[in-house]
Amino acid sequence: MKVAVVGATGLVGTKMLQVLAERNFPVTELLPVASERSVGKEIVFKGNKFKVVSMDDAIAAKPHIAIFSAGGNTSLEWAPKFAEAGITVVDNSSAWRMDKDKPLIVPEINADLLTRNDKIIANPNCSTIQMVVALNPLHQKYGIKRVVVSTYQSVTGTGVKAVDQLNGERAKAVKGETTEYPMAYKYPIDLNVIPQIDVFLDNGYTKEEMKMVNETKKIMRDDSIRVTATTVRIPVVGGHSESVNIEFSSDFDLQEVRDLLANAPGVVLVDDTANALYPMPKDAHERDEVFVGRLRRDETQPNTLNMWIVSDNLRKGAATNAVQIAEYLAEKGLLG
Ligand code: 2RA
Repeated sequence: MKVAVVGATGLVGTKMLQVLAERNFPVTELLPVASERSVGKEIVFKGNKFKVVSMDDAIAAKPHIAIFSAGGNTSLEWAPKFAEAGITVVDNSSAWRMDKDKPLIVPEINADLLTRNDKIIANPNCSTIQMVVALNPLHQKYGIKRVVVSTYQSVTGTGVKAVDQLNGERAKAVKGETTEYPMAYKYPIDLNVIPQIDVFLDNGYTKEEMKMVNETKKIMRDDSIRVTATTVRIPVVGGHSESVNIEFSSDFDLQEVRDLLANAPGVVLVDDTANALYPMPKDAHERDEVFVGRLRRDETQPNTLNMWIVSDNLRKGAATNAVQIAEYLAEKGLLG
């Protein structure tokens, strides 16, 4: 299969290539696409070298699928051009997610929506993906009324500049290094917590918070689910963590919740408080699953559960989810 990876040199693009290789996606020809200044450079995929090509050359080569991770504006401009040429696009930006004609897919939940006619398919936001993978099996059983979520998000969600800021601040504090580093955030991130991810909207929430609200309803195909979110950046690189409070329509049995999660696709239950075992980004790093733990009843109101969800945001939150969509399309013969 001919595969284009648009934004191949970024943090997510690099992870896309790694995940495509690891999962043995049947790539017969790779077309890495990056900004004009990178055209002609070589990248290595499965031990072979591939030259970075331009957008126009990638379209002319007619790949079966193009996985985009190049930001919203690039996607708004170029995804339709790929689609018009008959190339299926899986897009990791927020550009198409809430477009009612574009599917927003987490394969464990709603891949059944996909048809051969879907030429632009949206990959959800990282913090949404890991939450819905854990919520969906519980929603099927007990019906979710309301979710209150607070996130603890890795700097890798911002990109390489933020990782450099964190490492630069740390090197300065620990080793007294004086090397310059970029500021991805307005404030220091090391030894700090920043309660802002993305820009503020008129309602006082950030764009990241409203992504969690709106994308959850779309993916779970239920507008009645009420979600309220506070999204926070922390000085961590391994993955995003989420504290989630869920009110159900009906009562639940805690052991049954454990069983549902332990058997849910893509979920790993790590919930053994007697041995201090719970999910942490250090353990989720470089793993494809969503880890869930700290399951307990909210004792302040009926039918309500507290849980803790952790996942590697560059993998299940971005690259792995996109590659799983590609795998589903390939398996069902929905490409080309
Ligand atoms: C973040 N959700 O962590 C974003 C990345 N898509 O900033």
